[in-house]
Amino acid sequence: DNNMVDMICQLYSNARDPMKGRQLPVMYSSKKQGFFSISGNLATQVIQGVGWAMASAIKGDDKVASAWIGDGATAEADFHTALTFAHVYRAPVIINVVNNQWAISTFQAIAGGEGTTFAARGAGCGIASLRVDGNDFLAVYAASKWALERARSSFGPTLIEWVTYRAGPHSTSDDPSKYRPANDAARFPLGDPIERLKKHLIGLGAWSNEEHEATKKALEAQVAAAQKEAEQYGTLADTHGQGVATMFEDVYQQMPPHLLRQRQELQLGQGA
Ligand SMILES: Cc1ncc(C[n+]2csc(CCOP(=O)(O)OP(=O)(O)O)c2C)c(N)n1
Ligand SMILES: [Mg+2]
Repeated sequence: DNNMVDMICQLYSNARDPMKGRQLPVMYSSKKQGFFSISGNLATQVIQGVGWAMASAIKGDDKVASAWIGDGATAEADFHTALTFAHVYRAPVIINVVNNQWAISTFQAIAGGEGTTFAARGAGCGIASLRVDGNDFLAVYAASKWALERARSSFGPTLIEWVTYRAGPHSTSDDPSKYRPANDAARFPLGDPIERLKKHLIGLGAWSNEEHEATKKALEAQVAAAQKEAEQYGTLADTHGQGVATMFEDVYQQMPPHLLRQRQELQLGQGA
C-alpha cells in the first residue's frame, strides 16, 4: 500500500519522506488527501480548521473541515476563539474533542473537565454538541456522519466530545506508572473498542474469531511489508536522505539572494 509506505517514510525522515524530514514523527500531512498535520503548538489546528471551513463556504465549495483537539489543549485560548468563529460564521466544521482523560500526566479535571463536560463548551457557544462513547465504533461512525451531513447542509458546526481512554503512555519518554495506577486502563468502563466491535459482530453472526485472527495476521503482514519497503529509502539509523541544501527550499517561490548565497557557501564548505 503506497500511502502506508509514505507514512512510514515520514516516520523515518528518509529520502522518500513527503515532509522532507521537516516534521516530527506522526505529524503526517497529505495535500492530495486534504489532510493537514496535527500541530506541535497545540490547539492552533482548530482555529485553522474553522478558517479553512469558512473559506470553503465563501468559495461555495461543498467541502467540510474536521479538526481534532485533546481534552488538555481545550484550555488554550485558540480553542475558544475557534468556537466563536465557528458559531458566528456557521462554518462547515466538525470540532472533535478527544477526551482520553489525560494530557500527558495531567488529569482532564485540571483542564476543567470536572465541573462540566467538554461538550458543554460547544453548547455555551450555541454550537450543536454531542458527548459520545468514543470506544463504540458504530456510535463514532453514526455521530460523525450526522455532523458531516449537518455541515454539508449548511447547518454549521458540530462539536463532538469523544469519551475515551489513553491506555498507553503519552510518548516513549512518558511513564504513566508515576501518576496513575498500573491497572487504570483495564478499569476504564468503556473497554477496548476493537474487542467490543468484534463481540458485537460475532453476536450478530456477521464475524468469527477465525476471521478476526486471519484479518489481524493479514494486516500485520501488510504493515511489515510496507515497513520493509520504506526502509529501502533509509532509516533513522543510517542517513536522513534529503540533503542539507534542501533546507533552503519550499519557503519562497523565488529564492532570495541571501539564501542563494548561503546555500552556495554551504556547498563549498562541504567540499561538494
Ligand atoms: C501550546 C502547547 N503547550 C504545551 C505543549 C506540550 N504538550 C504536548 S502534548 C501535551 C498534552 C496534550 O494533552 P491533550 O490535549 O489531552 O491531548 P492528548 O495528547 O491526550 O491527545 C502537552 C502539554 C504543546 N505541545 N503545545
Ligand atoms: Mg488527552
